[in-house]
Amino acid sequence: KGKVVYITGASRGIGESTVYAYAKAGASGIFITARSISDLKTVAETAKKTSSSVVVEPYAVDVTDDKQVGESVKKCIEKFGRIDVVVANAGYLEKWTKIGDSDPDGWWKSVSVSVRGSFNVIHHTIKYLVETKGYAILLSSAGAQARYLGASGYQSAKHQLNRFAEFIQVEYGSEGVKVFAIHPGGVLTKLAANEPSIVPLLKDKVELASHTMVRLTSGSEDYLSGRYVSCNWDLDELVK
Ligand code: NJP
Repeated sequence: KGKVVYITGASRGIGESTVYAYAKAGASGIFITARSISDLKTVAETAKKTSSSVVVEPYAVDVTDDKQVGESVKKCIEKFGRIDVVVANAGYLEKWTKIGDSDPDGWWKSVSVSVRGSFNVIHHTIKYLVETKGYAILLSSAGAQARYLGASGYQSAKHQLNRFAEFIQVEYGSEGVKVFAIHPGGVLTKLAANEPSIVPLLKDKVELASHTMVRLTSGSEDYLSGRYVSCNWDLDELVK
């Protein structure tokens, strides 16, 4: 209760759901970012209906741009004075193709949004998390441990993100920062829909997918009490 949360990729999907979960869990301030300011404003309106006491501040940021991320953190501090929880959630999944057929820009975008974006966010927020002994939450993926044919950029990036999360723990855990790498399974969002062959499989599994979403949102409340939450399940079943 009463925490200030900074979250990226908050305009839709898992990030949007996480905003509502924090509002419901009693956060006092939520600083929400993504590139689309109009979508963020809609999310802010909806979050305020979830909790009348929460203040939600939308701010347009491209996480791959260090300067923009730095500016956004400055604005968040000006608005709320502190940060208790950072959720580095923004992600991008390239079109699923084998390496030789990949569009290099799409491949590097997966890596950049995940790795560069999360570095930028943690780089600028970590001193505030040290002050509050707060929570650094990185959205990794069940795919980080997998090798599904066609998503080499995304999965390699998530693998690196896991190691990055370990480094945050190594460097700042002793100063009280709690670090989480969340590994969702398949959740039917725009990101997952980028791979047409997966969509029907996810639709068949809507119950399972929404179950993961439920676990993740209840997980967000758990983050506030410091319990580790894993949203792992076996994607093999979905991509066979
Ligand atoms: O994705 P999606 P999810 N700078 O596409 C934002 C991981 N995950 O909710 O900028 C700033 O619905 C974008 O907003 P906008 C996944 O890897 C998912 O599924 O306005 N923001 C939007 O708000 C990711 O890390 C599944 O376009 C940028 C958000 O990011 C996280 O969960 C499975 C941006 C993406 O929303 C959320 O994914 C798994 C940028 N450059 C892990 N680029 C799954 N869905 O099945 C994008 O294991 N955004």
